[in-house]
Amino acid sequence: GPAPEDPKEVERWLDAHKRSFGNYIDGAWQKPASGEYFATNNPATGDKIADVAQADAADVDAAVQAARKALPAWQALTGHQRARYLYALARQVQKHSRRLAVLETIDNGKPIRESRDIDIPLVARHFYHHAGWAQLLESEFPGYTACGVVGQIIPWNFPLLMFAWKVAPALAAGNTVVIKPAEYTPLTALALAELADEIGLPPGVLNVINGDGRTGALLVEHDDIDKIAFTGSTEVGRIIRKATAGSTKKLSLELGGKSPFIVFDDADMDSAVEGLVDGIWFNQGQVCCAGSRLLVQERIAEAFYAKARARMETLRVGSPLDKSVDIGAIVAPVQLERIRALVDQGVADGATCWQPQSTMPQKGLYFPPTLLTGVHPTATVAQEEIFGPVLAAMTFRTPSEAIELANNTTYGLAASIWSENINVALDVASQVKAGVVWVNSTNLFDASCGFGGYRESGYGREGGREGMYEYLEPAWGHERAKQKRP
Ligand code: TXE
Repeated sequence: GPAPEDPKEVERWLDAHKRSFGNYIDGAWQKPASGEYFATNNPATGDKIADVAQADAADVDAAVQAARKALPAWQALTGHQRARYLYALARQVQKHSRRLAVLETIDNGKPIRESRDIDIPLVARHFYHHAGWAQLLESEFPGYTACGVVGQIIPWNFPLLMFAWKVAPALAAGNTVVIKPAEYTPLTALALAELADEIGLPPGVLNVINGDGRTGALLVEHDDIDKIAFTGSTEVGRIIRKATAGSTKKLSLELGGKSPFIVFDDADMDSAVEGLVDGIWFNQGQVCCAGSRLLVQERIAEAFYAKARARMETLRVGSPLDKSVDIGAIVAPVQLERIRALVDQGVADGATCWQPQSTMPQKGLYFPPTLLTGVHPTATVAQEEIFGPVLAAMTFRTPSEAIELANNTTYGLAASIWSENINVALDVASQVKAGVVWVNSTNLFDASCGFGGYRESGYGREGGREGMYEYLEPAWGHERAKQKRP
């Protein structure tokens, strides 16, 4: 067959849909009530890929009603029966993995190597894992029942993977779903809705509505929803928290981060540099748990920066469909501008900016890998999520200083610690406020492992047993919570 990066199969799929997508409601493609559409573009070329429906209140309501109608029959299935659907979906993802990977890369700008080898395989793994939980539901969660109708809002940095993180546990637990993908990257979610249709998932169990923040807000405010799950910016997380306060909706939030990447003077420096490549330059740094603050022990700082700079020179920035490319395109012009502005601010605040000499593509939304050294711990670039391939570096002398610096933000999502002394590593790990701490490694994910944050990084966990509880209620309490207030 064609090489994995051959986009022809995707072009055929887009053409079959006439490059125009409605909302997937009650098992059918439905045109938006308002007739309003928006374009989703390829960030590498600027070309429009397709038009997508902007759902308004009537569409959101239709989707929620479809999910409500489908709930009793879906909940009445045994876990084992629901597992069959999830296994079938996982197999569909594997069968169509090449098309999904190319579609993801075209819509988002991430390197094909990442979508093909990381995103899509993890999507399949997530559905398989949660099929397992569905099968074990009665024995592992006795006395628990589904929350009901779940509204889910996801970001654009891992479009299909975040879809899987949300949908798989929700369906496994017996909920029905209305999900809104991010407006920059709606296409793989729509492709997956189609695959769900093909395996015969009952209508209304999974509804996909499109649109920007206005649609998201309508979903959050709809009063026939039992739970909202959100991944995105801390700012919107705050809005959602306020909007749901006083309602009976259960809520989980996975928000931003400014995760420390701590390198002690006894670390294996070459491994730590490779860790950095993964920690901050993977997915153009558009990763919630990106190791975006480099904390290096003073004695080795200059040597470590030199190694990092040498490695940066070898990173290839370019067309995301090119298999040899390490850094693809930034998702949208506004994100690129945001990255530029923050780097300028960092330099204005006194940091030294390092960027490789390699050539950049002339067209498309690209930003080079960037290292800012001499960053002051209180500077904007040390405190604010940049969500780009930008590393803010500072130094420390002692482990306690490292811990203090590591915890010196409002976030608490992840941390990565590099040392050959396991006592130091584990001691520091236990004192860093983060939902996940990696030692001599970074960005390790598994469907069986709860992921989530503390503080302004949100609350709730996704994955594994902990993740299942986000979509379950004690059966007795659930009956009471369902009784609406007068
Ligand atoms: O995020 P938004 P944006 C951070 C990152 C990035 C910044 C801005 O720092 O630079 O946020 O990105 C929907 N009610 N992260 O503006 O707006 C929106 O349509 C309900 C980190 O794209 O939070 C999309 O589906 N929903 C993050 C989703 O929220 C609303 C990943 C996320 O978009 C809404 C993304 C509203 N009022 C950005 N407004 C992470 N933690 O990984 C928007 N949305």
